[in-house]
Amino acid sequence: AAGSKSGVPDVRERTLIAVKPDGVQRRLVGQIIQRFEQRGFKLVGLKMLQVSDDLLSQHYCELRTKPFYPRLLEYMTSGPVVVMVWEGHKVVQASRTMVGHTNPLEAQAGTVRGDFSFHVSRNVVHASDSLEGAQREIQLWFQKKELLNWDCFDQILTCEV
Ligand code: IDP
Repeated sequence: AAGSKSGVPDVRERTLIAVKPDGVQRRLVGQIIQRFEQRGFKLVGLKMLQVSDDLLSQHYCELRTKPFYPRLLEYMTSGPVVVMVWEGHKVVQASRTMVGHTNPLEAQAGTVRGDFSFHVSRNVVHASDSLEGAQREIQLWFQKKELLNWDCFDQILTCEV
């Protein structure tokens, strides 16, 4: 399993973040990306797509018996989403904190949901809720070749100019 061995931080941990259709409609994509960049996480995958019912039913398979499930599918297919993979130490847990409570009314100010939304059915963003969930979702949404391993350099100029 992933995680830190002998106290070495696992900087390769990854999570799936999606800006839901309401977030795209409201032009919040940039601000959401900015929060993750600012926090110091590394973007390793990014794309915009119109989601299929098939993908969504796999993504939300645990919720299929919920009364709100049909409305959730309708919402999530109402327009394009922007889906991303972010990498870094404890990124799964950190992202959940940054995104805030599922119900925006319970989400603290300073979180994405607490700052930009007021109803659970339009809560702007998705974040994987566990390491296992993140691995499953990343495989579901992305092909291997769509995820890039790149080195973060502290200095911009590492080649001769
Ligand atoms: P999460 O997105 O915070 O992980 P989940 O319980 O996995 O929360 O629910 C997935 C999504 O389903 C929520 O983000 C929200 O969009 C929607 N949802 C959850 N509960 C309700 C509800 O009671 N009414 C309408 N939509 C809901």
